[in-house]
Amino acid sequence: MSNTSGNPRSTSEYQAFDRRHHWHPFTDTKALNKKGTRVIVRADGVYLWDTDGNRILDGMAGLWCVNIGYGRKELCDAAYAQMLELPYYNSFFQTAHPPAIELSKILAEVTPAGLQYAFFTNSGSEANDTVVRLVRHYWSVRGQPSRDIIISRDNAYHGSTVAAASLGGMQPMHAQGGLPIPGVEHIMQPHYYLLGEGMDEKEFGLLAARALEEKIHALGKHRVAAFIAEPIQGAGGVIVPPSSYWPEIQRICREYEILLVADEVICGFGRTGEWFGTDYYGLQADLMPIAKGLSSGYLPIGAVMIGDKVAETVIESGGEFAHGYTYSGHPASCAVAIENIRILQRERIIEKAAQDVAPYFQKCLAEFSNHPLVGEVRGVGMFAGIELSADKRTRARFKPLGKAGTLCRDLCIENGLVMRAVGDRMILSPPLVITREQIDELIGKVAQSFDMTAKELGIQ
Ligand code: PXG
Repeated sequence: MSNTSGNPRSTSEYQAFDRRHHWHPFTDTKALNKKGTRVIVRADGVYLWDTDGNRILDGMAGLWCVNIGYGRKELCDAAYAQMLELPYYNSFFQTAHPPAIELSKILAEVTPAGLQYAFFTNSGSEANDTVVRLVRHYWSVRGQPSRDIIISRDNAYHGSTVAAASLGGMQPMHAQGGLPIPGVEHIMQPHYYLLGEGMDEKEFGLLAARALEEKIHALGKHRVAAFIAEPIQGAGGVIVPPSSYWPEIQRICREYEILLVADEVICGFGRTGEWFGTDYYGLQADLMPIAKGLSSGYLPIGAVMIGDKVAETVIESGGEFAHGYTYSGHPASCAVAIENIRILQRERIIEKAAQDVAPYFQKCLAEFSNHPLVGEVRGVGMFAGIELSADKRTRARFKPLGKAGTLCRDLCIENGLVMRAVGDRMILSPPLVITREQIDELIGKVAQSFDMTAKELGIQ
């Protein structure tokens, strides 16, 4: 197809080079190479454009990250100005630079009380690797080095490095490369729709939380260092836990002195309607990995926010925490994150979304519960998961699993919408700046795609 967008190469040229040289993350390369990649060249607000000039509504904010939307020149200016002034320096060997110092101070202010220190990384995965090392170091300096097991949950996503993928509970990832590493255990996820049939929802929430207590008993309290979880599981399918779940988890962590790690890589910076998922649930985390919305994806940056108990213990013990990355607190990334947070604050993007757009988004989506293809709609704030079901009355699943989701996702793209499929769950997580009119457009495209999917699968 000819190139109408002024790019130096045609779509087919890009596809040819991509096929030959570019190995994509989480991709079946054989299948992609048969089809050819979609090349995105430009974005503005909530829209993307590809090399063929198609305009696509980005219902996923990139990969759950472009919270303030595309095209904010202030972020580009911040990066440019910082790169002219000081493109690189590090925070090793008793030095620092203004952007890293400023950003750490701002993060201490915007994150929940009791998290005063930021350890910078370049991604959520690196943040979770840092968590593993810091948690173990903490127990070691407390004189309990045998407390080295971290408990996580099935179907959790905490990243793709060896440690982060081990913390995650994704079976297909574990199957490749002999994961998880020793010292990581998994418990059930609080997925009521999938696992709670016949139970009262609150009762199920307690049961899922008490799986943690049972695991602690099985392993022995003296072996368990921490529990890690996303306040709401994102990549696992936007699994919103029953209201009884988090208070019980917090009780268990306190009672057994287990560190609570709240992975806020997706929930953080407004996704739930609050600044952080821990604000939404009223949780007190000891460690809080963040990334994605920290810079709205404009440059790579992550961090671990470190709670007072861990920080004081480790600092007081003296000695070096032998961990860090060349680009920990990269000046340009920090400058972009600072500007991103200022925009969130100045324009009250999170508060406005929570008051107006998010309730509208959730209300419109809830109406899909009546669609013959839809088993359940669940969501909070500005993200949602929609379970597709072969038979909504019996909650029957599709065979093979993922067939309906993949079909629906492909139809969405044809209809000009990015909606992610997790198996047969459809996921939406648009930029927080999406307007009501754009939500109407998004809902129209979802409806059209659901109808087409149902027709193709013969579901009435
Ligand atoms: N924690 C959580 C909760 C995440 O969602 C990570 C950590 C790792 O972050 P990095 O920056 O290393 O990717 C994530 C990332 C998807 C998808 O398709 C989700 C993520 C990444 C890529 C794809 O849903 N989440």
